[in-house]
Amino acid sequence: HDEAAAARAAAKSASEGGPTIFDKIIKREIPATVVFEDELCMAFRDVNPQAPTHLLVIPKERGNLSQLSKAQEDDKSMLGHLLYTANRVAAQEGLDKTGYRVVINDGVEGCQSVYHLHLHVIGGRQLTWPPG
Ligand code: D5M
Repeated sequence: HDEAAAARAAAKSASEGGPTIFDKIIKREIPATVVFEDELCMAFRDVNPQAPTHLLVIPKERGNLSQLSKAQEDDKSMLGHLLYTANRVAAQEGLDKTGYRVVINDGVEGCQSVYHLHLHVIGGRQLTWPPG
């Protein structure tokens, strides 16, 4: 499982902190297809879509939210805002009529690859369960 080992190694090094590729997207230093933005968060299309619609919703200020498992009591309102926004952008894509999925990958076994909290909003086809 070379691929799994490589993914684990990349996740481990990324989790050691520092800016991520998402900071560059927030600062408009690299292009992204932004579909929603407010003062707290941003939603853009995933570069490696797993379904016809695949968006990422992220806080503009990462703070300690490199991953969900680092969340503190005072992150609760941001977490609520991100989840509420996930539904808004899903509706914007027409997915409120069909159903969709929201996913947060956390840490190594969760297969997280970018250590800036992000909600995946996935839909536009029949999804299956369980995930891999
Ligand atoms: O998901 C991280 C996600 O971030 C993964 O689905 C690819 C996506 N990604 C990585 N770089 C970019 C850029 N530059 N634009 C858009 N999307 C990007 P995880 O849950 O950490 O595995």
